[in-house]
Order: sequence, then C-alpha cells, then structure tokens
Amino acid sequence: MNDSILAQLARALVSGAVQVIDLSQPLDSATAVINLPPEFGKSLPFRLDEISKYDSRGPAWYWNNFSCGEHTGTHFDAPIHWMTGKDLPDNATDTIPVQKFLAPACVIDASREASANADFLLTRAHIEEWEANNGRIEPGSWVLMRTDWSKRRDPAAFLNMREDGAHVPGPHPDLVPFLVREREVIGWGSEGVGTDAGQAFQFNPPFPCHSIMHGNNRFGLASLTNLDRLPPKGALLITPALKIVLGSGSPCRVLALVAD
Ligand code: 23J
Ligand code: MN
Repeated sequence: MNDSILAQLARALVSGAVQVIDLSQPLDSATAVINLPPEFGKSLPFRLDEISKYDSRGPAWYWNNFSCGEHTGTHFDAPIHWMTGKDLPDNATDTIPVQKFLAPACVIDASREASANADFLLTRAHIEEWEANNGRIEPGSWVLMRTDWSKRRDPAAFLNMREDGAHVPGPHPDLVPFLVREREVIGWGSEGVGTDAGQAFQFNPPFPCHSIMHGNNRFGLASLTNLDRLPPKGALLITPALKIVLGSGSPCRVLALVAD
C-alpha cells in the first residue's frame, strides 16, 4: 500500500480533488509595466521577436526571442531588489533556497473596499478580522490582498495613473512590520502592478512593502490574478522565480494548489 503524503497528493491531482489555479496574467507586448517618474530608469515592456516559424529561417520549427524587465507582468520580487535587502544572504533569484518557492497562502478579501476607494490601504484591523474567522496567520505564509484589480483589463485603468501618481490599493505602512515581525510571513502578494500601493512613494518609509519586506529577506508577488478563486486559507502557492544570476526578480508562473 502506498499512502505516502506525495502519493496521496498525486492521486488527488489526477482525480481533480486537488485543483491547480493559475494566478498569472498573460505576457505580451500590451502587459502593463510600472511607470516611475521620468528621472528614474525605465523597465522595458515584454517583447517577442520571431526567430523562425516553419519557414526558410527554420523549416520544421517555431521559436521566438523574448525580452522584458525582470518586474514585468506577474512576477516575483527578491530581497536584493531593494537597498534594504542588498547585503542579506541568499537574496537573489538564483540563491533563494528553492524550499521557499512553495508556501501556504492567506487571502484577504478587500475587493469591496478597493472598488469603493482606489487608494484603499489594508490595515492590521482587517488582518485581525480575517484571523477571527480563519485562525492566526501561520509563520511562512504568503499574505495575498484580493482587490479584483486584475479585472481591470485596460492597462490605463489597471495602472490608474494621475498627475499625482498611481492610485492602486496596497498595504498600509503600519501593516508591513506587523506581518514581518508578529506573523513572520514569507511575503506579500498584490493584484496591482507592484506590491506597494500606488501612492506609497510618499509613505513613511517610502515603498514600505518593498523596504520592510525585502529588508527582512521576505518576498513579493505582483500582478496576481484569480485570487477570487482561492479560499481564504488552505491554498498552497508555487512561485519559482527564474534562476537569473543576481536577479532582482523575474516573471513567474504563479500556481495555487487548492483542495475541494
Ligand atoms: C522599482 C521602484 C519602485 C517600485 C517597483 C520597482 C515595483 O513595484 C516592482 O515591481 O518591484 S514600486
Ligand atoms: Mn517587482
């Protein structure tokens, strides 16, 4: 009899008792890319260049070159991405211990608040309400903020830029140190183009999710989708970043395992 935990999982995958949900957005040249003020460097959009397509350039094969910034589309943020994490051990995409690419997820539903207020910030009070219903966030969990922002298919509506910067929901600056120190989360995931709120450039500290998460060797996931298909607790995330040597992050096919 084979009832090892992995054999049970394999059977559950074959039977459909465990489902795989794709939390990634499609990558193409229209994929929205973060737009920082003009004095800063630019991340290039995704680009595909055909090498051959069963033609004189390659009679039996189709393939492409592609290029993009590391932080394009659904992507993983490594600690080395931020100055606060630059000297931490194993802080880049090639050195993060691969065990960390599998971790449970807590999904906080802020879709109602986000639809009423594009600048909505998730606070400790929201987490405590979630914990009253679902139990305490376990160490090593992802916290994913569901906003339904990924349903904004028009890139302009998704980025939601105004003269005073982007207006996108995210974590309150006081929430991030709480999640790092008192809940020991592995990272934070957002549906927006980055992990921080659109107005986070003027928070104290600026970009607290980047600054505090990465300064404590924690990770980020951005441009997630399908968070409305996850339970509040119990999903297992698979988030392997590409093994870019000294990479600050990479596009990522983020998958969630969910049991019936
Ligand atoms: C660089 C500077 C600011 C931000 C970002 C990148 C991201 O959101 C990112 O994708 O890591 S806010
Ligand atoms: Mn990023």
